[in-house]
Parts: sequence; structure tokens; C-alpha cells
Amino acid sequence: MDDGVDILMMASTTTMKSFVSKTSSSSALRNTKKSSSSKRVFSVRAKAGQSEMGTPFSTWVLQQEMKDNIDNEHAIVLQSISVACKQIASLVQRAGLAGMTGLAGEQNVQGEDQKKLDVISNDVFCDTLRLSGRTGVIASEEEDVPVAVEETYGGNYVCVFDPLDGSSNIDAAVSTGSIWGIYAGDSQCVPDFSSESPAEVEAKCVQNVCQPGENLVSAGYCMYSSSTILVISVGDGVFGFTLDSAVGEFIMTHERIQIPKSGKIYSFNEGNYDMWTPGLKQYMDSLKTGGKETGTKPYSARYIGSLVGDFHRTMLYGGIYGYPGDAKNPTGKLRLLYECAPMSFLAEQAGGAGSDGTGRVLKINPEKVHQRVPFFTGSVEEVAYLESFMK
Ligand code: AFP
Repeated sequence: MDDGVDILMMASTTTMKSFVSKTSSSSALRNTKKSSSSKRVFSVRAKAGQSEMGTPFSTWVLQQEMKDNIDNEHAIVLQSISVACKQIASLVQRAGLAGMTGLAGEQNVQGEDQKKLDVISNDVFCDTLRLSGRTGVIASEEEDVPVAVEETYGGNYVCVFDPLDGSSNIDAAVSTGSIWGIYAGDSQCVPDFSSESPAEVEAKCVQNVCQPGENLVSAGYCMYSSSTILVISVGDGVFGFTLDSAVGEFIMTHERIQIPKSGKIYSFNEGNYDMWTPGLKQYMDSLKTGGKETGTKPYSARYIGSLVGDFHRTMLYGGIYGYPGDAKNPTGKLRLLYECAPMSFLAEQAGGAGSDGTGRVLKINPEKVHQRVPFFTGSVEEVAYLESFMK
């Protein structure tokens, strides 16, 4: 067994023990969030200043509830998402064996070919969120319009997601990922199935979904790669959890991720260079002579073509990821709601930045559900340098 596996196994064993010993009190805490015993358990850990590394995801979610970072309903939505991610991870791993590669034979509303796994992953995400009973409206990259969850199951939260981003990579077994963002529902805008027409319900769903990223209450992604890693923020730092398939649980492996302030890696589809603005071309050229420190080592290019993989690397190593607008697609390719806003939320929580080239992505008020925006994210100094060429 190599060291990495060894460490993970040890972490799982230790944390599973603490998980088991806390489970009985944790489930009681769900309904009595402010009980004195729950506060005591949490404050002992906090005072001890212990590292949270090795904490199982489900325990971490309960701790966020005890800290008042999230409420009980939000906690249930996050647990449901982690279950959906485990199911998709298993599907992605088996895709080649189970005949799930290739096209489903349909296009989504944006005119993109749907892969079989896009469709299946969308069903997994939708069903899991519906059955959680805590989401009122869900909006997916794969659906034409946001959907109100049936009244019997309805809850307060609005969840926007791209169930399997980067799926054009699937047949080559390259990294893919799920991305999601969670908003509190608009209390002035609750769909009423008994008295409203389907068109009225739909209009209310769109209004619930079209919120600026700065309203996000949490966001995250799960990367399906050599390991399955779930990265999340509930507005108090960014944490990463690696799936330990031996116990079927995400275990904390990245505590309070911080994006380096600068980094000499750029991640753009440079094949589009000819269609870029003169300012952007000038920026790109400058990276090859050291960027703002002209004459120093050139930047390195890294581009997977799968946002979650490219973003994850950028979070850990620093640098910049960009998908600009160009002469053919002035607003670029990436979707504001399912890709750019959640990733910007995570980037800012990790001390980085998310920009459309002129300002913060989180400030943008969506006008439509599948809106696209130019997107630049990563190290705060690298994003500022890029912006200086876009004025
Ligand atoms: P697919 O889901 O169609 O593979 O698109 C992936 C994606 O939205 C994002 O994950 C990538 O960063 C970007 O598109 C890659 O686009 P290009 O192929 O145009 O570089």
C-alpha cells in the first residue's frame, strides 16, 4: 500500500470511529439545532483548534448546521447532492463497460448534443433533489426551463446545476464534473399549483432562479477523475472531500483551500485566438514573455476542456482559467447560472476572483436561465492583470 492510500485509510478509520460515536447525537440535533449538548460538542472541537482533516462530509454538514452557517433544510439538500455525486461517480466509472458512452440522440435547449450520461446524470440529480423534499425549484443545464418541485415534496431552496459538465470528454475517460449552486427561494414568488396555470408557475420558477450569484447560500462541484473530489463552500471558506470508496463516504482532504495570489499557468482554448479582441490577444501574447514581469519565465499552458478539472487545478496551483467572448460568440460559451456564478462564489471564498473581464461575475443579474457570459477566474492578481487589457 503506498503512503497516500495508507494516509487515506487511516483518516477514514479514525473519522469513521468519530462519525459512529457522534451519529446518535447528530440525528437528534437535526430537530433541536440549538440544544446545549450540540453546542458543547462543537465548541470543544473549535476551542481545541483541531484540524478538521479526515472529517466525513455528512459530519461536516452537521457541524455547519451547529455553527449556524446553514439551516436544517439546507443541510438535507447538501446531503442529497453528495448522494447524487456518488451515484454519478459510479456511473462515470462504469460508462465504458455498461454501454453508456456515446450520444443519447437528442439535443438540449442550447442546441448541444446530449450524451447518454448527460441524460442519466440529470435524472439522478433531479430525482435526488426532488426526494430530499427540501428544494422548491430546480434548474438544470439539461432542461429547457426551471421546474417547480411538486407541492407534496416542495421545500424552500432553489438549486441550479449542471449534472455532468465536460461530458464531451467522457468517451476518452477524461475528467468531468457536476456543478451546483443553491439559493434561498423568493418568498414573494412561491408557485401555487392549485390556482395558477403552468405558464404562471413557470414564470415564478424563472424568477426564483434568476438571482445574482452574490445571493448564493452555497455552491460546489464534484470532479470525477483519478479520484472523486467534492469541493464546497457554505460561505465560510472552501473545503474539499475525497470519496473513499472503501466506506462510501467523502472524507475531508482539503481544509480551507486558498488560491495562490498569483500563478504562472493559463488555461484558455487558444484555438479561438484569431476571433479574440486585440486587447485579449495582447494579453495572451504577454503571458509568453512572463506577463506583468516582462522578460521572466513564460507562463505554462494547461487546458483540459472540462471546466471542473481546469478550475480545480487553478484553485490548487494558482493561475488563470478563461473562456472569453469572441467574434463568433460574444458572450463566450459558459453558462452564468450553472458554471460561472458557482465557480466565482468558490473562487472568492478561496481568496481568488471570478470576472467577466470587466467586473465580478457575482454582481451580474441573470436575464435568462441559460445566459452565457465571458468568464475569467483564478488567482486574484492574474484576474486583475487580465482585466487591465479588457478596458
Ligand atoms: P461539454 O459539456 O460539451 O464537454 O462542454 C464543456 C464546457 O462547457 C466546459 O466544461 C469547458 O471548459 C468548455 O466547455 C470547453 O469548451 P471548448 O471545447 O470550446 O474549449
